[in-house]
Amino acid sequence: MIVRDLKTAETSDRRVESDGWTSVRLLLKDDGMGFSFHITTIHEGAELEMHYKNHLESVYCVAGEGSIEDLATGEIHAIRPGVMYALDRHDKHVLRAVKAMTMACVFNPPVTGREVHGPDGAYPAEADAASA
Ligand code: 9YT
Repeated sequence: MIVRDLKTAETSDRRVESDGWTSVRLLLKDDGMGFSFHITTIHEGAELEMHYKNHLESVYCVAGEGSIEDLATGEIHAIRPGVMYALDRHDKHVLRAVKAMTMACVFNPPVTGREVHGPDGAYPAEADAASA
């Protein structure tokens, strides 16, 4: 069994910061679960274009307020606590935070913890210490 506390994880290298977001990776590839699990904060005012070409991602909004735009259709969906979205088609999207949003995120395949977004808004298919 794996038990981890967010408060402890956020003071470790499980906490990753980038432009517009901070993420604490509670489960990573080396935990062997087949998915990774992150608690991500999208900072107030952030507008993030992303395209996870190599991963499926599901996101549940715990707190905050914003929207997600599906760049294939132009559809915009409100994001608020209780709303989940799943990028089941590797959907290219823009996430906007009106108020800072706390999101619980699952990635399949799991991230290793070393990925950074490429210029295409994606994480690489597989990252390791040598390439990330
Ligand atoms: C909500 C969202 O897009 N989360 C992405 C996860 C975060 N960028 C991470 O942990 O890598």
